[in-house]
Amino acid sequence: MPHRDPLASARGNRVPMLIASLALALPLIGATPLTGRAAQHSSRTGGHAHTVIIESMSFTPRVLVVHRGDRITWINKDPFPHTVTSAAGKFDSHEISPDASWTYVARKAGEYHYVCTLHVTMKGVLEVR
Ligand SMILES: [Cu+2]
Repeated sequence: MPHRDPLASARGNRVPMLIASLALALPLIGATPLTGRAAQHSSRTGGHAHTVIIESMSFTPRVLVVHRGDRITWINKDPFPHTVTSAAGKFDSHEISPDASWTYVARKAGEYHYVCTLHVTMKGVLEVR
């Protein structure tokens, strides 16, 4: 009886070949420029950070598009408090003091309209993809 099974040996050799192929392919994927659509797609898994400035009684940008897992920080640059409050009750910062900030992690896709409950004219939209 032969000591080595030729079929098992052939199968065994395929695995290192597959790993070698993957190792060659991975740097190519990693080298894709993070611009335009590519950058937007990468943020789906990246947990990117975004900032909304609250100043002069308005949210800037008023409409922000993010991806699930992204963090959004609202910074209050006015000398009085504001809130970031989902109109549908999905999130609420409560009062953000002057020079303070509030961070929210977007977990679920959707279009979230929000307001400042202290100043009804202040409105913004967080679109989560
Ligand atoms: Cu306000």
